Amino acid sequence: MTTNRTFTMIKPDGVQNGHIGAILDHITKAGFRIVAMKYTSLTTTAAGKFYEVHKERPFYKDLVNYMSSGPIVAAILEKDNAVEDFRKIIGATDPSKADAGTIRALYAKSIEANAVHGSDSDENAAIEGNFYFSQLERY
Ligand code: IDP
Ligand code: MG
Repeated sequence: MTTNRTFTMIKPDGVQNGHIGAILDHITKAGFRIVAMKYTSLTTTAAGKFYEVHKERPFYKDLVNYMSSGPIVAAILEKDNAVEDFRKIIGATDPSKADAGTIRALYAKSIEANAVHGSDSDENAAIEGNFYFSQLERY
């Protein structure tokens, strides 16, 4: 199944460092429409569940603690080829390896505190969107 939606979070470092406005501006200027958006935070339990696919990785515990350390902005975005195009504008996981001009190159602090999340597949975009927005048919 293909879809034209992806899911993002502005992570705690992006919020903490005052980059919400700049990041949303970057996203909308790149042609994404914001379908749903929420300023919220994750408990450690919720963060653990969101990142469950990474539970065997050495950074999992730190990641869960980090992702529940402060407010985040969760959003569903729409655009043709949304998942792939969004991964292009956020750049590589490690900001020191991200292409110039990408969101992570511009705003991220480290491989962990890397400013934004972006879904890696249409299937995960739907799962992750549903994690935050339970009444998706409304959007
Ligand atoms: P992605 O966010 O670019 O898709 P993933 O490999 O899915 O990267 O990892 C999920 C998140 O886990 C990353 O965005 C980052 O916050 C964190 N992470 C990934 N690799 C490392 C690492 O080697 N050390 C610490 N944190 C990491
Ligand atoms: Mg990922």
